[in-house]
This record gives sequence, structure tokens and C-alpha cells, in this order.
Amino acid sequence: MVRLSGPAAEAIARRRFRPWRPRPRLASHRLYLGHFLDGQGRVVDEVLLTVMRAPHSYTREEVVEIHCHSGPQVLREILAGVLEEGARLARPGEFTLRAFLSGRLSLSQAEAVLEVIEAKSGAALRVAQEHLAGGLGRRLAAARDALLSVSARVEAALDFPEEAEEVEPEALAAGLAPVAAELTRLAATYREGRLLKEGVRVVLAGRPNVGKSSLLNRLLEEERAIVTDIPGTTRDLIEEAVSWQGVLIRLTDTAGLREAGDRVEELGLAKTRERLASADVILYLVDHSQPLDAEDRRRLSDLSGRRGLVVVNKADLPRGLEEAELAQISPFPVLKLSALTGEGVEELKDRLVAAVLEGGVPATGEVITQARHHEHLRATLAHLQAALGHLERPTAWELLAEDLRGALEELGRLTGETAGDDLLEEIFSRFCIGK
Ligand SMILES: Nc1nc2c(ncn2[C@@H]2O[C@H](COP(=O)(O)OP(=O)(O)OP(=O)(O)O)[C@@H](O)[C@H]2O)c(=O)[nH]1
Ligand SMILES: [Mg+2]
Repeated sequence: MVRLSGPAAEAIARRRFRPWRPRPRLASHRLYLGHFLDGQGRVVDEVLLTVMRAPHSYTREEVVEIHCHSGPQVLREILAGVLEEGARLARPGEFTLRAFLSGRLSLSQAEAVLEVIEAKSGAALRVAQEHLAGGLGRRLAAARDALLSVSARVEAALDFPEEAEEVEPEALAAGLAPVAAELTRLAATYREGRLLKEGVRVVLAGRPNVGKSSLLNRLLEEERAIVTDIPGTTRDLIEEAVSWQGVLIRLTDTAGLREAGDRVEELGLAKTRERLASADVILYLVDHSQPLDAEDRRRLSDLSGRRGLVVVNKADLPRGLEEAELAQISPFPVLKLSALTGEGVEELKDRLVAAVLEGGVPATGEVITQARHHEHLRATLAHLQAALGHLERPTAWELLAEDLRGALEELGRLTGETAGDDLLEEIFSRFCIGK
């Protein structure tokens, strides 16, 4: 599809469009069959053309869409045609930028358009659609209004000191506290929101030969990684994504943890360590038929404070493992399974999703998914906490006003009210052309 937006959109398109039946005027929001012609009047393609008159369009400007058979050459010639007639190429995300500038979308909705396009799992798409519906934007706008009203009272007290006595610190604190509580709640959803949007980074780790690659294959339901009984089979990272219960899971199989035997293994182990450091969830595998060794004990204690599961693999083999000791030193819940027979693997999937999303998959999009939003929320909250602190000392009006301005500024950057051109440029440049 080739899309035009702006006051001359229809005039430009009509110079190259020959409707199947002659039409002096095209009605808005109708599809017209016809031919798109090149500069010599030759047919480029049979197309469907639609005009959407302002303000009932995506950008609120006049928009024309030309639907063709597609294919690179057809699209190139139609695009060349409208450019010859006076259109110019859109910049990345420019249609959505115009929708934002015309007030049709809030900044968080405009960002949600990109989230919808990029959604890689059902859960990510649902969250993005909630954002697109505008709930988040409305919540933030309400918080900003509440802040503005407190700020206005403080500014008035500064400008007219004789009236300042009438402004009660308790009343101001009572105005700020619910805003701080709401923004704190939103900021706390970021971890979950990010996991839903970007997927959960799950790393399989453990000593050589415990069955990491076997488990990866079992989880992916394909023979993705090489499995042998030779310790040190996997040397490089193996990454694949799956979707469970609508949640995108990015699995990484790693090289078995031990003293490196050669340079290749050493490099593999360095990658393993790096990946372990950035994992959202760690599956630490041990072998049911073998006793724990010093490496396991050390690794497990290093992992305390992280999120994960200890997987006791090879449950089909006779037990050689001190289960009581493992339960004692494990920083994670312990789960027994067999990658060979598949027993216990379904439970692993359920436990893994539950470990990531403690409250289950959120039903609404009331979660923050963008790092940018999280940063501005945190900065807003820092100013709000400082403001609440100043309120305990009644003389600190200047400082109070300063922090309230700071909070408003940060919140405004989040919602787009005080977004500068550089911020808009940064946000919309992540879109592709035509969106
Ligand atoms: N009996 C039994 N054997 C298993 C199980 N899982 C894996 N194995 C066997 O254990 C051996 C090692 O399996 P891998 O999946 O290659 O182990 P790994 O942890 O990836 O090993 P490295 O890549 O060397 O670190 C293979 O012979 C597998 O067939 C299991 O649940 N039960
Ligand atoms: Mg392996």
C-alpha cells in the first residue's frame, strides 16, 4: 500500500489515478477500483484507491491509500509517480508523529503503535492494545492534573506571601500522596511489563553432561542442540524463542560449567557467565544420578538473590544425589524431571511462567513496558518524595516549588506535554517508514 497524507494528497493521487468509471468526485472512506498510471499514461497496476478526508483519518489530515498488487517494482513505480506529482517521502514514523501532533494520539498511544507492530507474543500484543486504547495515558494525565493543582497553590503562596498562611502543608501533602502512590504502583509494574514485551530471558546452566541441551531440545520440541555423553559438547550459546501461555520465552543453552580445557571452551564459558548475569530466570541443572560437587555448591551460592529453578534432571536414573543437602543449599525451588522421558517437563513450563509473572499474566495493560517511561516515572517520584520531605518543614516553599516543577517536567516528558523535538525524533525514528 502507498499512503499519502496532507492537504494535497487527493489532488496528487488523482493526477495518476484513472477510476474504472469516470468520477468527478471521490467520496470519503470508499474504495474505488481503477488504474494507476505512469507519467506517459501507461498502466502501472490495477489498484484500489481510498480517500479519507480530514479530520477522519489516522493523521487527521487528508489521507489517500493506494492498494496495489504489491511487489517491489509496482510499489517503486507508484511511489515514483506520486513523488513526481509533488509528494515527498515520509520520514520513519511520520504518519504516527502527525497523529500525535494533531492530538489524535497521546505520546504513550503513539508509542503503543510501535509496540503493536513489534509484539512477538499474545501477551505482548494484549498489553500493547491496552496502551493503544489510551488507559495509561489517561492515568498519567490525571496524575499530572493533580500535581498541577498542588503546584499552582504553592506557586501562589510564593508569589503572594501574605496569602501563604492559608496554604496548609497537610492539605498539600494529602494532594501529593495519592499521586506518589499511583506512580509508585505503575513504576513497580515495569519488570513484568518489560518481560511481557521483550520476552523472558531464560538461561540453562549447570555442569557438563547434566542434560542442558537435552532439556532445551525437549522444551523446543525439536533436535536443536547436539547431545552426546561427552562432557563439554556445547561450546557456544544456543538461543531459541518459544511462546508459552502467550508469554515469549527466550531460551539459551550454554556451555557446561567447569575449568576450561582449551581456548574455545574458555570463550564459551565467558559467554555463559555474561548470559547468566543478564538472565531473568536461571534454570540450574544438576544430575539426579550424581552427587553434588564443589562447583555446584559454589555456583548455587553465587545465584542467591536471583530468580530461577534448580532442575534435577535424569530422574529416570537411580539416585546418587543428596536431595536433603540440595534443598538446603538451593537458592531456588527444586524440581525433578527427566529430559529423556519428558516426565516433569510440563510442570517446569508452568512453574517457569509462574516464576516470571508472580501474579499470573496480567489481564490489563496497566503495566509499564518502556524503559523511557520507567525512567521518567522514577525521576518524577524522586522529586515527589523530596517535595513531601520539604512539606514537613514549613519554611521550604522555594525548595518545594522547585521539586514540584521538576516532577511536572518529568511527568510531562513522559506524556509528551513537555517533550522536546529531540525526544520526538528519538521516539519516532524507531518506527519504519510508512507507519
Ligand atoms: N537417562 C537420562 N539421560 C539423560 C537425560 N538427559 C540427558 N541425558 C543424557 O546425558 C548426556 C548429556 O546430555 P547433554 O544434553 O548433551 O548434556 P549438556 O548438559 O548439554 O552437556 P554439555 O553440553 O557437555 O555441557 C547425553 O548422553 C544425554 O542423552 C535424562 O533425563 N535421563
Ligand atoms: Mg550441551
